[in-house]
Amino acid sequence: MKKTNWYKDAVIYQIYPRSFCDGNGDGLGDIPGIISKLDYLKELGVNCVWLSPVYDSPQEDNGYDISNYRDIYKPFGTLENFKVMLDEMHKRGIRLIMDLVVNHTSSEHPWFKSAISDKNSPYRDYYIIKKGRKNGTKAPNNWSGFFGEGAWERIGDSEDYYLRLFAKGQPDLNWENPKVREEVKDILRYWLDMGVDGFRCDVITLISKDQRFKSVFPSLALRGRKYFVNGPRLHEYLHELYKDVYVNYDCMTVGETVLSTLDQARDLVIPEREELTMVFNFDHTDTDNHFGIKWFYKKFKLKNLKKVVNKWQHGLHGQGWNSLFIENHDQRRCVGRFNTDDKEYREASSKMLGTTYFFLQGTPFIYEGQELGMTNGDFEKLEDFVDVETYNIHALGERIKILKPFLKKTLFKCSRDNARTPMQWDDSEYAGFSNVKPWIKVNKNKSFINAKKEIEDQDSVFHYYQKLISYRKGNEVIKEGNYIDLLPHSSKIYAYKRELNGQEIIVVSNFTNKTVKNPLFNKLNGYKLVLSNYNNTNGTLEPFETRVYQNY
Ligand code: TEU
Repeated sequence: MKKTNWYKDAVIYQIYPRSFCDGNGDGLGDIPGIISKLDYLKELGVNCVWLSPVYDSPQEDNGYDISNYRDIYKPFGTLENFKVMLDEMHKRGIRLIMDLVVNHTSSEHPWFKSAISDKNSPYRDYYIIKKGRKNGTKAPNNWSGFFGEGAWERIGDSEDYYLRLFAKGQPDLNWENPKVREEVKDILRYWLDMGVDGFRCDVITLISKDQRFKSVFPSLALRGRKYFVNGPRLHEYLHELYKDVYVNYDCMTVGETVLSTLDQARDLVIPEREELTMVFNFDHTDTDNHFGIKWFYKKFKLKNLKKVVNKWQHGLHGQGWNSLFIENHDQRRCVGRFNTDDKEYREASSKMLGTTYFFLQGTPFIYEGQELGMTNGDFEKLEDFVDVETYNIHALGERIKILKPFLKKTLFKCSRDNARTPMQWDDSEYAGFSNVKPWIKVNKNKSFINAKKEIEDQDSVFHYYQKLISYRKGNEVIKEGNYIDLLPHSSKIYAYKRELNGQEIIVVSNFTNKTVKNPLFNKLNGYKLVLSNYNNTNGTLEPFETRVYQNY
């Protein structure tokens, strides 16, 4: 199969199905709802969708806990609905990548049920099951997981424990077992043969665990991570999937590589190594926290952002492909995070952030609602939240008293539910998302942030994103050009140049709420202004102003 590298020209829109559009009036988004909005996506201009999990699942972690990899969660629709959606997307020139969650299954998956109910089950070895210490009264080692809990769960009153790096209902699969790898390949073929165009591979850097299962020196969070992140057989497993499956399809893969360094990520995406097409790196979303843990919040500084963007733009140029994103279903909204969501500047800020990442090298991803400048949820009390991680972290604060005051400040602000509030289609009671009360609180600001209003207003964030997307189309400078940070020492302005064979594009963004002097202004003779969020051409930049120039 000839690989066409179509992903280099893609702009990918992420749909979080629960929150996108409710087509059957039960308060939960679904596939018929998505179908009804495909013309909206076409109008926006994106040419690929990443769909967060729609597989059958008890929904302990909103579908990232899969109980049947070959069927659809009923409240989201049927396999027939799915096929119609895929077909309707393809008719509109929109490809589809699925979320592949194979580090773990749901504890409701028949493999796991069999594995824990019978010690001789052929599925026992599909999971990581170990004898506990001290006659089973203590977990096999002291590792802890991603959701603020220990990483092991005791199986009934036996001496055995299963490993789960996320919620209790998300047992980790044992990739050492070749049968597990064959199962994964079959799942991949099933969806690829149906016509899907690739996969976003959930926590893919966790699939290989150091088989010594050693305890580590105690630390507060993610104890043992050096033994389960980027484990010893990761590259081997990914290459195996590539040569046995991906090679036969014109598909792409994007790996979610939590806690990976640039060097580790580069090895995953160098095309000759045949592992992944691109990865999601989180260095930039970690610029406002300590130790890569979002609850240890620190104030955002532009210089830190530039440092990591520079590192990744240079580090992968000519070697492997970048992904570009500023939001997803695990991150709070970008406005109000990297700048401001104050009413006065929200629109300018949204456009400025969109511009700043859209002209970098790589494939841009847009998370649903980002193109409207949607903001964090307006949650008032703990009961407004749904996310399992949020509740686990809250419980951790109750258990470990010294964390409590700290978490009090960050829990609401950093909860993943901030990005999971219903998509704001119009200003009606449930924002046009549903005609009954949705599963999670609708943001009151739907009265002035909504798709209907923005489509009617030519100056809206929506229309600005439309321009960003169409500007990228077929643009070789953005696709292949060099990247140069023009003002590395400025803590206010992010300015960079992209250059290819003498053709140049320059992006200048003011990250402050003050009017500042544009130090590059005199050097821009011969360039024309092609895009901006204010109608200025002078030598100063208004609050959150962004401008794009080109010399050709
Ligand atoms: O996310 C993995 C992941 O690392 C995040 O959950 C992260 O740890 C968390 O947001 C930090 O606070 C993926 C999915 O994107 C996420 O939605 C799932 O919950 C998780 O894997 C488990 O499948």
